[in-house]
Amino acid sequence: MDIHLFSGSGFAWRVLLACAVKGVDFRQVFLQPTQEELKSPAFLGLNPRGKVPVMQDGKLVLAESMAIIAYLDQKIPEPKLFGTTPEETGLIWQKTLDFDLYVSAGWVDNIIAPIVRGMTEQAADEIKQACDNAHTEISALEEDLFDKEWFVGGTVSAADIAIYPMLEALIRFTSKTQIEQLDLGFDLFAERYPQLDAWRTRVQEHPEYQKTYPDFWRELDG
Ligand SMILES: N[C@@H](CCC(=O)N[C@@H](CS)C(=O)NCC(=O)O)C(=O)O
Repeated sequence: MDIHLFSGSGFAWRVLLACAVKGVDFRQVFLQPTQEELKSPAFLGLNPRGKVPVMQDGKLVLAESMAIIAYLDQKIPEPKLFGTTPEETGLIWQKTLDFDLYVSAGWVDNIIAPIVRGMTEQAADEIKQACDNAHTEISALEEDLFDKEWFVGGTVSAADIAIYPMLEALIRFTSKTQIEQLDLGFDLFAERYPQLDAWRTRVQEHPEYQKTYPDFWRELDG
């Protein structure tokens, strides 16, 4: 199974995590995160939207991270990523869609992209506002985890896999020392969000987790 991605893509990381939990072997086909590569005729032939991840399994080509995870869940039935009861399935989809549509929707455009582009001075107010909104949403996630280990059901599910990479990216980019003067409030994540921090550790303890960690980040981490 080939996963087309660029290293550090949160949506692609979801798919790698799902493969890890399912015990599926995957080959990463790396693109550069540039418009030349993502919008090249060859890549647009796989995904007309020119976005990663794209999965190729035999003749099947699939885009959209959650569609790929749903495919994997049907193909390799255990462990189940979309719950074991109708209630769990509904709740997992609700959590995932809510997260994509309402919780994390502006994180890349309004927070991560300006930081990556070195626009923190010009965009300081927008970044701070978006981070305030993010804290409100993340506080709700923290409360949700108050009495449980995973977002839905007794084990890791597609909901956890959907949320985890996006949260990691947000923490990583907002905690850079170059922007500490903005005081975005993510550097002391563990103290502020202990339940979520314990949940992050649970995800990281999966034996295959390291295989999914973005190489590009690892290089920068040193
Ligand atoms: N809804 C899509 C989102 C995919 C997406 O936005 N991918 C980003 C990388 S994290 C991308 O390829 N961006 C490049 C672009 O839009 O040009 C999914 O879940 O897979």
